[in-house]
Amino acid sequence: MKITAARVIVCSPGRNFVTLLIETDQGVTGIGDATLNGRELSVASYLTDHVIPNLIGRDPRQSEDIWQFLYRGAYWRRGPVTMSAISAVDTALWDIKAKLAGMPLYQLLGGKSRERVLVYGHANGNTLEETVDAVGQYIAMGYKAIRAQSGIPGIAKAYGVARGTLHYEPADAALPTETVWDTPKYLRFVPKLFEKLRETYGDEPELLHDVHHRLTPNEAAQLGKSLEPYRLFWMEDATPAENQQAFRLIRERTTTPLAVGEIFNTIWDCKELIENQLIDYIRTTVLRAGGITHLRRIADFAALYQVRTGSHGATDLSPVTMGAALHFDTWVPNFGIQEYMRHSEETDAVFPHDYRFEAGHLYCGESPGHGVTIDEELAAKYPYKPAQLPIARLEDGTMWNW
Ligand code: GCO
Ligand code: MG
Repeated sequence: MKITAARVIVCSPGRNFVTLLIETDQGVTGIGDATLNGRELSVASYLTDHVIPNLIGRDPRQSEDIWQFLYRGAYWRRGPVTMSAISAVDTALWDIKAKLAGMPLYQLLGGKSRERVLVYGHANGNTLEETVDAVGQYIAMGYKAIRAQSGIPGIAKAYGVARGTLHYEPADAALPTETVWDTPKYLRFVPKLFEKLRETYGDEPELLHDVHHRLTPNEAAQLGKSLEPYRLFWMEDATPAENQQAFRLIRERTTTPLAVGEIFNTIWDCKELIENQLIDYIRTTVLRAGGITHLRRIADFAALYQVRTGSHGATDLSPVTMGAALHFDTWVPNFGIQEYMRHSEETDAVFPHDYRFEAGHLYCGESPGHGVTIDEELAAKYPYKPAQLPIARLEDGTMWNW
């Protein structure tokens, strides 16, 4: 069996997506997501100019060898562009493999470990009151777990606040929108929000919060401590994680569970975090960390230390990633939770899929493969539009982490 052709489809049905489609001599095709928010065309070029010529003629069933070839063979290792491209190839190959077997992808991984996948939604508002209402709307939609992000008094354009409740999309302009950051204001405000949320909705809903890399380790420890009474499911990306040991300081000072990893692209980014038990949830995804093949290694390693998965699932990860992630989540023994930000109707129409939401959970489909396809004709109606993520500066102009 041989790969006969592969192509990259760049489209923008509401936001930009990069999709890899692989064709074989047996008529079976597979697709993978290669979207890197704000830097999409770099991965498209990496695939078209450097990866696809190497795929033609190879046996698509040898996904492990192709993974090793792309990882070791480039000489230059790791990084978001390389690893998103490898992810797309790997996801498409697992899609093909499962279609050949006539099975849903989770069966090839080891079958079902659970019937359904717990997801969390993204509730946000401009004020504390609006955010409390938005969390209520998610509870009314059946969500059991909700992450709450709010505008902060005195901070213009805080992280995580969108125009609508359901669809959050930060990459909003061709050149980055400038936002302002003020840590003391944030640290004073957030505990009040979660106090109000517990007061309003009681103990049951799982509540999450994303710090989005904004704090120093000591500030993160302070926040974690002040949130302990409200029993968060997790506090995410509390501090930048290039220095994995930085999490030790946070870990030693708070029992609020810690999650990190949406920007990680290999096991090496989280090795120390996991083996030193500095985190509770690892958030790397199929898309960012080398596809099913590498994510499985990360999850198995994490299981040794009782670290559970919590895959990134924002709107910049296409339905292809969501489909593949749900098969992974259905199998992975140490599953924690799956993020689920809803895509727009335009996006859903371009990527027909068989997963469905019910009562706070997602269910992967039963069709062979990962269950997501692309309508290329429809995709062609939505050409690429340059869009970058915002940046953040302190009030005095200092560049900060967005
Ligand atoms: C999340 C993330 C996203 C990112 C986005 C960047 O937890 O969902 O932090 O909202 O900001 O994926 O492209
Ligand atoms: Mg995040």
